[in-house]
Amino acid sequence: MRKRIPYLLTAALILCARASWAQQPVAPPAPLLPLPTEKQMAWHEMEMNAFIHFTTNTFTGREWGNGDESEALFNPTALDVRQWTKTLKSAGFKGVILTAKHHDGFCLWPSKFTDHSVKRSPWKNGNGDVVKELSIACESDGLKFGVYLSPWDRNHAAYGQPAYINYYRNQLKELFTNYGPVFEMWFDGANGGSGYYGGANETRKINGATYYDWPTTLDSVRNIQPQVLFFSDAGPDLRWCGNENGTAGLTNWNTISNDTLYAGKPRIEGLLNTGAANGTKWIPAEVDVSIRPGWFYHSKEDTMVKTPERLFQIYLSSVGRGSTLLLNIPPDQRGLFHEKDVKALQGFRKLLDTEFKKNLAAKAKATATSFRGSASMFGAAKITDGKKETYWSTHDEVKAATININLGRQQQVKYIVLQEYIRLGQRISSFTVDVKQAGDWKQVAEGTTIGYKRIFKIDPVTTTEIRLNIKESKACPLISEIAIY
Ligand code: FUL
Repeated sequence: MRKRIPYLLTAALILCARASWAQQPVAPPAPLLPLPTEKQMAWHEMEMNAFIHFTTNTFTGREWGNGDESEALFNPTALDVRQWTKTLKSAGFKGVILTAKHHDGFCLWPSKFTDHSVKRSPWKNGNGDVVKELSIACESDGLKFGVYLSPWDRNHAAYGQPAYINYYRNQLKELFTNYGPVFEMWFDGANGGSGYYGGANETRKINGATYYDWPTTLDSVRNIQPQVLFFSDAGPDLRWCGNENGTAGLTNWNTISNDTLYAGKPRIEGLLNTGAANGTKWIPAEVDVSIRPGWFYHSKEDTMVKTPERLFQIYLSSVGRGSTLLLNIPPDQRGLFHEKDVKALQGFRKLLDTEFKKNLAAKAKATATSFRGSASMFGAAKITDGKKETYWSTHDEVKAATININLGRQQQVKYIVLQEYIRLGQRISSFTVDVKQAGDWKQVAEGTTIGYKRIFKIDPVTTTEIRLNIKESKACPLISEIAIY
């Protein structure tokens, strides 16, 4: 005879089964390709890096040296790289990129492949090495170290011929073997033209698309340091934002199709600025801009150092548009950041600290019109938990949604900071932000892309509720954080 399961036991089993079904983990959204690599993600999270332009130009007053400058010109009287790194660290920068060699060809390290370097300069009787000093200082002060090695070399006799490519590769090998980890390698777009060229004093034209054979060069560097990120107009890891005035695109896709792009290619600025929604590669835009009109120090520009307010605006139009800022601070003829530049950086830091002092969303209640799986997995609370690895999302077919942030009481709001969870691809292409006032919603911001970070500065309003309306997204949207100040 079959044993009969008592009725109560059956009911209990059914309830348990249902409860565990409700708790079944729901799969995270499928990645939307292309995706950032781990090293690109780390770069996004750095947000602010510094650029340092230093060479004989610092002593001649030029921006582009001709290549015939005497090494004797390079003679900083009080060079102190720790002054640079300490200033940068306390201003909030995470990495530093140094012009190891600019277009004039003078090397800030004693390269064994040329005499046109610090070894022939009076500085430290020719025994100095700025690259080494800076890489050590960066390590001591917890900054990542990067190098700029200009492909165009107006000093080298063989520039324009195959022999120069060997020289250039040898120098890369030297830098990547003897100077510790390099997080970013910067290739600028300036290519060929007039110069000294070992005394030839002529104009040399090269074909920017083929002369350098970049794939081979980059592979040889990757073999030594696979973690390095390559910047050039068109990547392969980071792209130029298309201007030198500190503005990323209001629409800023991290994706672009780079097959037909190369460093120095004319008239691609617009595309580099906005990226392309259907781009096939993850190549985010970097915003390089100088604290002064020029890239190198010139005393006549001491009165033209950007103010803290201007630097803060640049922060909003670079980091605040989903890019990383690369701010140039050129050392002066002493080999120090000038007092005016230091003061501007300190003022900038102060502004960042006061403007983003207290995140009002940290204690707010977040709700959403829809979420994926159970609330504990992809619910709206993930948006205000302060954790970059958690996010809110919807089910696959839901591509529009509204997230509501209730501050609990009237608060003055000046900034709204949105962050997409880009590890699974950049998705959102249209959104608005509203605040509630006297029972009605009032739109205060609208945009296309969000990306790693989007910051809106709005006319200050007093409100209890803010909402983000995601109107269009390439796939189900993913928001990692919303902060309100
Ligand atoms: C450009 C160069 O020509 C400028 O001198 C500067 O180095 C800037 C960052 O990149 O391509």
